[in-house]
Amino acid sequence: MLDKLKDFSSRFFVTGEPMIYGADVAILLTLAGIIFVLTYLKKWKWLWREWLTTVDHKKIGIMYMLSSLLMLFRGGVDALLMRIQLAFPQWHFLDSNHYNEIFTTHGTIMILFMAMPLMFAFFNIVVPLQIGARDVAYPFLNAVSFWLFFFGAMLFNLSFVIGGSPDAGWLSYPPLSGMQFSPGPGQDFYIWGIQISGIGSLASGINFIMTILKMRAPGMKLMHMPLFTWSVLASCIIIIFAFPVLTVTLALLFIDRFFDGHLFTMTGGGNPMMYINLIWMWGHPEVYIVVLPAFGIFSEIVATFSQKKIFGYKSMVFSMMIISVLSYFTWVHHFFTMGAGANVNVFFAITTMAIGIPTGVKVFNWLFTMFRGRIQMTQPMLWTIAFIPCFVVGGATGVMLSAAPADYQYHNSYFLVAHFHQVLIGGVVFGFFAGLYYWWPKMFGFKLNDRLGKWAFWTWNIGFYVCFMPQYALGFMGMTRRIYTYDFDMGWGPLNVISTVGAFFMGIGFIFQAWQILHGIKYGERDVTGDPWNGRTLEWSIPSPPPHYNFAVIPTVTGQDAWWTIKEERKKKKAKETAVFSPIHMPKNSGIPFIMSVFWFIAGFGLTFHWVWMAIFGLTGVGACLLARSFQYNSDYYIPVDEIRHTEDSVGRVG
Ligand code: HEM
Ligand SMILES: [Cu+2]
Repeated sequence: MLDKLKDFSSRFFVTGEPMIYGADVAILLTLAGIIFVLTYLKKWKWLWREWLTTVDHKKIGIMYMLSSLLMLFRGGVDALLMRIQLAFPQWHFLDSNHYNEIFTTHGTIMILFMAMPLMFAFFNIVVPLQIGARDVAYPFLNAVSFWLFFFGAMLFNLSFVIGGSPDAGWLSYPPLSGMQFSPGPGQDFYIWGIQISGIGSLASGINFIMTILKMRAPGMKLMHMPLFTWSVLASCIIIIFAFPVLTVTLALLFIDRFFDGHLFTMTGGGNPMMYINLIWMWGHPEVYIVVLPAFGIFSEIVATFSQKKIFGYKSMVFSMMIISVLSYFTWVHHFFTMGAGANVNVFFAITTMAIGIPTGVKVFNWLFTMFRGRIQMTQPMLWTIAFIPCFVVGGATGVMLSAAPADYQYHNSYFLVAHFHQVLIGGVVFGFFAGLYYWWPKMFGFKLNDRLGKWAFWTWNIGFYVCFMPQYALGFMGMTRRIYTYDFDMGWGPLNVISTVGAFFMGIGFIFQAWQILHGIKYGERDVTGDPWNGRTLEWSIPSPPPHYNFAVIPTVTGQDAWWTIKEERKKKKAKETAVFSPIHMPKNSGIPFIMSVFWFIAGFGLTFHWVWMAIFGLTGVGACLLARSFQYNSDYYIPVDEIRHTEDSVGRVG
């Protein structure tokens, strides 16, 4: 009995690595610390009432933001570990197995648990405010989405200390990810971590499409919407078509693993290419899902800080829509070398190159907006200006990769690694950083320090180029992706050391940003106007941070740049109109999204270890929560006029 237990726990708990023990201790200490602080300050009730059960889109957005920054830290540590390992030839900081695990978790976490939730943070925080709404279309579903993401991400991260991490790459190709070559629970952590959070992403896609189509303030036509809102619409349209493909693909992979299905193995009539096509039918659109909102953010920032209307609004909208359609027809460019044949490759090469056109249109529109504008070099604007050349070069190397015959040389080399980091960091990450600096005062009512911000900006940017430019050359020198070490006589040593130094610069940039946030909490310059940047869109018309109902009176919109128009009119009229309040209809908090997601987590854990009893228990819990919700009739309330007046008074908004 004791031997059995010993045997079980030696497989269950990951052991044998000082880093893992360190992580175990750190996790336990952090948990104990959190529990102690919450108990000591008597904050448990507050946590439950204000955060865990909230359906307020702003709070959900902030929780998305915090969790994704945490994941950026984890993914970043993974990146640094890999860069240390690659710095010198024949270096043995990590062993090959460990390296495989780390690039897999790094890629998966950065895309699915960092970029996606940071994007949802902006959807949540900004969209309802920009369209003059009091919440999203389905606030309860929104909370469900967040908690599914959160517990999905936690399940994935658990693999670090329990059971062992996945190690078959961020897209988990079979046959490597099948039972035969990956018998441990790592791949199942991968499948269920992504499945659970993926349901949440799909629900968010539906939610924001409905919010944008149905909840706009009176008078706001589609062609009056701010470009960020348009970018969210474009991104969500991709989500609702792409995410079901991911769900099905991973379900099929699970069937292979759990029921020995042979869908994707050559033995038994399956075919791994089927999986690779399916996963990239989601995977390519996925990169546009995350980059389009970044484009939207840049459009808002460029207009605000050039103090001009955006140049070419209509062409911006059309190019985003064209990108979202084209993004479905390029997936094969990820495996030109896998023998689809010349005609197929030509088709996908051309569609891929075609995406460059609408993207180029957008770049010119940003430049023309800045042309002859009165540019203000604020922190959001700095990141935007850094983004443009970075993304243009990243895009150009993408066009190089899309030339199918040439791709036989580039494929799976460090050239590719440099390319996709350039568009993901220079486009997505810089875009989201710009957005964080831009909307931070709206979220929290204070600005982030400029000096620290400039340090962060320069260390990130210099670090970026020092890290990734050498990798283009390394690709040409024959260094392939996903290798954990190389021989002295390859001659890759010097460029790899440089690259590693660059990566550490970016790490320092992240530290500056964390410092900036802490500094801001203590000393941040308060924003009492609600409009610190002289903004153009409706989110700047209300106090910072906004009251929980957002708009005391829903504004009426007459054109683009709604808040700018209102400000111009007020200047002309001079007189302030007195607001007439009426009771506001709001959704009530609910604990069900949180509890249901805990049950999903339990089910996912059971499915990961192939413990059917646990999966059934978890799924029964999920069902019970759904049932409980359908009997919850008392799910909304009205805020009385007195309370609205009182709140508005306290922020100086009632004249
Ligand atoms: C912050 C600086 C970053 C550094 C230094 C870095 C470094 C690396 C390294 C060394 C690899 C492994 C290459 C290989 O062995 O083949 C890698 C892979 C990858 N990275 Fe990053 N990375 C960074 C940020 C990001 C970001 C922000 C994203 C996404 C938003 C990202 C997405 C990926 C993906 C998808 C892979 C491929 C994983 C795989 O091969 O399965 N990385 N990165
Ligand atoms: Cu692609």
